[in-house]
Amino acid sequence: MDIAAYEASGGYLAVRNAIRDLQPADVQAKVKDSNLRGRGGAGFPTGIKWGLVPMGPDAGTKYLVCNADEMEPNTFKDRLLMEGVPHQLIEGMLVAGYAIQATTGYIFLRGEYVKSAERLNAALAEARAAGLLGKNILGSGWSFELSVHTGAGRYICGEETALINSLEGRRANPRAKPPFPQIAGAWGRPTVVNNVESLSNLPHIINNGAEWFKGLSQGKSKDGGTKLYGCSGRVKRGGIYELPIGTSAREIIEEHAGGMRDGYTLKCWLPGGASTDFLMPEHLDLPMDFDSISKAGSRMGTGLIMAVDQTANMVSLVRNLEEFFARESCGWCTPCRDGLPWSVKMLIALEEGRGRMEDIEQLTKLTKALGPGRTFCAHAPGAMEPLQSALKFFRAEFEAGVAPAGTADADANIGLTG
Ligand code: L3W
Repeated sequence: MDIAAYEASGGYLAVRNAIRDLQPADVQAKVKDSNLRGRGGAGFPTGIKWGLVPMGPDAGTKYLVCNADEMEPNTFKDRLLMEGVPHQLIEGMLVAGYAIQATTGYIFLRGEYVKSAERLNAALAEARAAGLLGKNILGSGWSFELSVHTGAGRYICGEETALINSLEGRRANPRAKPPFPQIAGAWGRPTVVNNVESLSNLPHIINNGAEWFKGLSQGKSKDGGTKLYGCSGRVKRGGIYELPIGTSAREIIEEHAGGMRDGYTLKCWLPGGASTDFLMPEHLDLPMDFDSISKAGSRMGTGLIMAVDQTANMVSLVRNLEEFFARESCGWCTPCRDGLPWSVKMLIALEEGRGRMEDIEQLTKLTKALGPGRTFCAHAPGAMEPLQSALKFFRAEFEAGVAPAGTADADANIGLTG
């Protein structure tokens, strides 16, 4: 959608009105009141995140970064937003940039998203020509430069502090937090990192108000707004669907995705990307929101469901996911760097029927050793979520991969370096 079509549908009114009529603190208050929670996977409240940024005339250089490094397996909602309505994201960044009085913005874009880069750069040129970017925007005295920075296709760059290191030209290792980027981020300056979908909601919150946004959930959740949900797997209509936040997984899978294809039944499902715990068919009526899915022992994550059918072998499926996580580890923390490849070795052995009971015990121990609090970032703990839940719900499938007693395989020790 070009700038003429975007403006014809009310585009850029939110930022024009905000700059003319609202103080940055008013914009922050509206977003806080809307209950918008970050759509990148963690669900941290956007207004609270902004509220940590130092404000005032002496606050100096501040950065706003859009996290567009979408690489969570099964997840492609941000790509559709950037390819389809790039001006909506740019306007969202103008709203956010004004609210925190940022001086410079970056869209940190996954390198493989070539079409998104083309469309965003074309839209940025149009916005700049219209006086919406650059110095003294719309005569407000506020100046804001915005550009696209393409990454090189590493999952870890989606972690906000690794992203910041990469933006600075460093190796993409996550940083220890605190300090959070809102206090000390890019080049040591206050930096807000928000996801594409979170930012794309902002023009609508400014135009229609916090109460309207909260009402979009239609009482299905105390969180505000709609959510881009998705579904993949052997369903009839895989895709992305914008629905009230808190819509049940059953409605997403059975109505919007058209249900399982003929001959297939639902065995289990991942709520949002690969770094979440499997849930079972009995969990289908839960509202798909951050708190409800967490209470059930998983996380909503990105909200793009992977529907797993009865033909799937859980050891193979988890092995596939862990290979991805092992490859994408930045290698900084020992448990992550060494533990993930080790889990892959044991999973391959079990998949090929040459595993040992000790491997299942060792995999279970790894889910703790690589769990929360053992590493600098959420990469390894996220990787352990599908493994620990597969071991919980489908242990018999792992035991089926144990070699019979007395065979050479049963005696082989798959050590860390074996
Ligand atoms: C100030 C505090 N700020 C948290 C902020 C923090 C960040 C946001 C979320 O991982 C998950 C991960 C992936 N004071 C704060 C604070 N913040 N506490 O809130 O932080 P956190 O630590 O909860 O999560 P995280 O480390 O950012 C995000 C998972 O999302 N994930 C991955 C998604 C990938 C994509 C993609 O490819 N596009 O979305 C999916 O589930 O595994 O667990 O801004 O600064 N006390």
